[in-house]
Amino acid sequence: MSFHEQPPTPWVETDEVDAYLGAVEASEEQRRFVLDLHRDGVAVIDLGPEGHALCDRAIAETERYFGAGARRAQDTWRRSASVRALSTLPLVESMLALAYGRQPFAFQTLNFLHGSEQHAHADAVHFHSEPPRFMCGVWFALEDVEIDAGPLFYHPGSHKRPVFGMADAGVVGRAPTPGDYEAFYVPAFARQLESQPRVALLKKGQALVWAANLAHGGVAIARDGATRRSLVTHYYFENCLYYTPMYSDPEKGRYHLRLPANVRTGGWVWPRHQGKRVKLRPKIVISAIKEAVRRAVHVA
Ligand SMILES: O=C(O)CCC(=O)C(=O)O
Repeated sequence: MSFHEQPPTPWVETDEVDAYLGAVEASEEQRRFVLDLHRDGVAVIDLGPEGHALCDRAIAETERYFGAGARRAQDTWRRSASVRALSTLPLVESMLALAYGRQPFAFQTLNFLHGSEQHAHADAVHFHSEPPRFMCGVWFALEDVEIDAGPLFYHPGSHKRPVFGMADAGVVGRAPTPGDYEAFYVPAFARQLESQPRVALLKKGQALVWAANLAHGGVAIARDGATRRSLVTHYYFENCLYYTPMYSDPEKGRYHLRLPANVRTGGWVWPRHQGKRVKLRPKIVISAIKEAVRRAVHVA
């Protein structure tokens, strides 16, 4: 197929990535970004003075959401112009479009004041696409990350492994329930990790992209009260089915479909299969609208 068509697998996840970068005449900086993401499952982008200034504004616009001891604030983009601007920065979107060969769109944001201390997981258990792997996360450092503030950790190269789902974790013969994530997925996922973790000590104004299947989480916080202000934005790519893997069975063609938001437009991106819009149950559309209204008035 032509390197200028939409690929069935993200270019960054294929062995043709070098030939692709040559064909599209990628710059040195673009090559470094895409090849890092190919090899390690993570790659860093320097956001420059514009990004740096947006970090300060994003902190100022979101600080109030942490007053009641909330660990994270979801979808502040609905009320913060700078979170929206960071998540849709042309530099970030153009790097993702190059790496994946399809246009990205941000669909969810999470702000953190402190380290998340999350267990290792891959986003592919929470959000996935058909064709697979058209999803990624971008971690924006809103301030310099200190080693004792519970930095993000990741397992380099783990994105190349098969996607690990709830069935692999031992939930078989029944639909998973929310409690199964902690009880089954977290311990089983940790057991199958191979590479040593690395920590991401990013500087304010840097963004780290991770692949959908990269194992990552948050180190335990070693200094009481240490802040680690950060923004995680999740992206999908155009022209795919979007679904929640935990409640789906793709091998049997059963998808718990999603109607993801589009952070840039404030609307939604309809899931598509082979170029055509798929039918969504009214329940999914109604719950997407309800969620949007809820997040617009209450961020937590
Ligand atoms: O920021 C962190 O510590 C981890 C965030 C994370 O794992 C996620 O948002 O998926």
